[in-house]
Amino acid sequence: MTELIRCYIGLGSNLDDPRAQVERALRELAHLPETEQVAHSSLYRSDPVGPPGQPDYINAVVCLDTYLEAHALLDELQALERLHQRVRLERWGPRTLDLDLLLYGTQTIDSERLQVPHPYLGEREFVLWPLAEIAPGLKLPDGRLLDNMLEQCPMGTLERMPV
Ligand code: A4P
Ligand code: MG
Repeated sequence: MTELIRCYIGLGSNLDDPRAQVERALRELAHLPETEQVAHSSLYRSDPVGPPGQPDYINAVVCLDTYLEAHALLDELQALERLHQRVRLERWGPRTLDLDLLLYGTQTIDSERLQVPHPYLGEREFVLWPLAEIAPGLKLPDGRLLDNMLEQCPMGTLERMPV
């Protein structure tokens, strides 16, 4: 039987009007099949992590309830990235839209295409702080508490943007 799973997706953009890219992606994610949007965070601006000289990023996190299996959800996320004309040039390089599956219920997944929780989840302020806005008190599948992870990950250059 298919099961309703609560999941969290990280959005990031630093090309071609990043704010508009993220706002459009939030609307598109709300319309995925077999899926309902529960909440989304504010938009946040931050300096790029990775190769220097790229524009600032806009990030957000969305919470979805979905009946899609994790790899089917990844297919949908990658289709949306393509819709935003994302071209993969270099690792951690600039992009019109990056969609990362951060958490999929309490599941730990380690397949060729998909690692969940997302491997860099715990290190990135632009993921943890928006996540905390919509999921305070969250516990990860390995037992780590989001509140404790925030203490290890100061906001740095991250700024919550006015609505
Ligand atoms: N993949 C495996 N697990 C996942 C998952 N949980 N969610 C695979 C999504 N994809 C997952 O992804 C490469 C492959 O990862 C996919 O084909 C999928 O099968 P990608 O998005 O093409 O690679 P990438 O984004 O270049 O690398 P990576 O490691 O995903 O980088 P990140 O973590 O996405 O970082 N600075 C700021 N301030 N804000 C940002 O948002 N983002 C990045 C990209 C760098 N610097 C940034 C930001
Ligand atoms: Mg990615």
